[in-house]
Amino acid sequence: MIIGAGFAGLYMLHSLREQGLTARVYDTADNVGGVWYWNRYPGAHCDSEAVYYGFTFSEELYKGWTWSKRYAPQPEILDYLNYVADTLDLRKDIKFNTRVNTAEFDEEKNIWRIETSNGSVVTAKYFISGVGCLSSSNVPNIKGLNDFKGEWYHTGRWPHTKVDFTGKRVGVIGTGSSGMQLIPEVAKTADHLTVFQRTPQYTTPAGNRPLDKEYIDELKANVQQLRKDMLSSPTGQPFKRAPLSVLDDTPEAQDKKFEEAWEKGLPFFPLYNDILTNEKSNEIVAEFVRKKIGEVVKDQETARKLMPNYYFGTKRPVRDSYYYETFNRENVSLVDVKYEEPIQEITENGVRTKKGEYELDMIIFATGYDAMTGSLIKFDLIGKDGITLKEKWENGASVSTYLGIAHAGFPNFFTITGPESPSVITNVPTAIEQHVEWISNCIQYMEDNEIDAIEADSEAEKGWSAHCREMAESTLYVKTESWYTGANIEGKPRGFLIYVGGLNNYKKICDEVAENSYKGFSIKTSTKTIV
Ligand code: NA7
Repeated sequence: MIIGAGFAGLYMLHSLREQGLTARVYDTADNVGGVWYWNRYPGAHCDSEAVYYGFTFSEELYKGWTWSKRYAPQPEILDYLNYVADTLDLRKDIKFNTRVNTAEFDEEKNIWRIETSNGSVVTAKYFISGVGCLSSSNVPNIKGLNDFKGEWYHTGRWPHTKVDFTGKRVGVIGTGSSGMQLIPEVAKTADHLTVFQRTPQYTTPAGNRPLDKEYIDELKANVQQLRKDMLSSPTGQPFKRAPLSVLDDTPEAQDKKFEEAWEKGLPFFPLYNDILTNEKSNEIVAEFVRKKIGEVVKDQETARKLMPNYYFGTKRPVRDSYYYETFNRENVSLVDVKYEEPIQEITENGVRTKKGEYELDMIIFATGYDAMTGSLIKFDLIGKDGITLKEKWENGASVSTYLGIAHAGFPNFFTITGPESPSVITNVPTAIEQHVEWISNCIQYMEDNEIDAIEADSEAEKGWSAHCREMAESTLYVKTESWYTGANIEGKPRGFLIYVGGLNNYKKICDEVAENSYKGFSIKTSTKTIV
């Protein structure tokens, strides 16, 4: 039994079926796609390069699909996931329009009993979450939203019908990846666009462009090598970081590299190996981007407000198309709601800040997600002794997992790209492939050895969580408030729930655990418990 019909759920279903098992996916949407089904605001793109943002487990599947652009727009990614579902004939085992309300482990029978929104109760030996890291939308609790007479939307729950901005006064709250992709699109037709910015974000030009046929053909001819390169890289993409500190280069050499990356739309991280670990190196990159903002944005007061003052890349770095340029348009204005005029309430007619009221016909919340844990604690996931995952994690205050895949107290339950795995700081489909294959192998091992239940040990879990925290502490990520740390959600306890040691090293650790007869797990057969 699998929740979620996105990348994770689709591959998990296919993989289990290939093993000869019966599997079902449940999803609340009426079609496949997961986050790419819901997240369909104008301008939505993926910030991983399209040719890497897909499955490589099947050569035929890879070869049968051709991406049009370097960074794929949301409709194309959704088409891709439909292509995957159709090619692998997955739909017949997916129940759409169905929410999992409760899942409870029966310790006597070693099965999961799952209740869904359509009233059905199903049982399964294995229960797998493919809910994703960014699927629980965050609409901030701002006073007065119910009084607003205009239209309002959240980027992560965008309507399936066209939303027309023409001639309207639109307000966008939030300037993360979603806001920065949406804002240039809204500005094209809105009468006026007011951007309410809490924290400015670093973005560098995406340089999005159509892809050459020769380039795609070459990748298709070498899928196996591409797969190997992606799974053996820290980021799940076939890039290597130059073995060089920013400080090893002269300022002229640094500037030349950054200018070239900016002009060609190349990512900054592969240029050096210490941008996320060395404060001085990071500041040099940050200052370069601030200089660029000052050059691109004509009004220097607006440019100043757009300049971030924290470590570059410690909030998810954005790749944009004409974001800063949008602030040179006559119909766009920027409001700093952090330092200058905090939002006080939403009124019938718009948004009231400390300085006054902004009259609006439409408000768009680009305010992100309750990331990493939100979707996992949204429903009643009840393990041994009647404890829910939410209770075990004390509502997020003490999240602890084994490898981000398994959970003490929750036998035969697995999370794909769960908290404390590399997940969102890698190319997610690659991380998903690694997890799905590990889980499939684990299940195969259980079936082959007539194992009834497998459960992470508390000690192994404590050790893994401590290791994750220690790794994170060696980076600059933990020094910035972001959705990575839970700081974007009011009242959410802070914690950096991502393994930062690289997908390659992580895969080695997971493989070693399996090779050592699932070290760190307790295994239960019908006759004995093997620790
Ligand atoms: P993000 O990156 O979490 O961005 C949300 C934005 O909304 C960010 O600028 C927040 O400011 C802002 N925000 C959140 N709550 C409020 C309130 N109450 N008032 C004003 N502004 C607020 O979400 P995205 O959807 O853009 O991207 C999520 C990920 O999806 C992205 O990183 C990619 O991996 C794909 P803050 O920075 O918290 O001060």
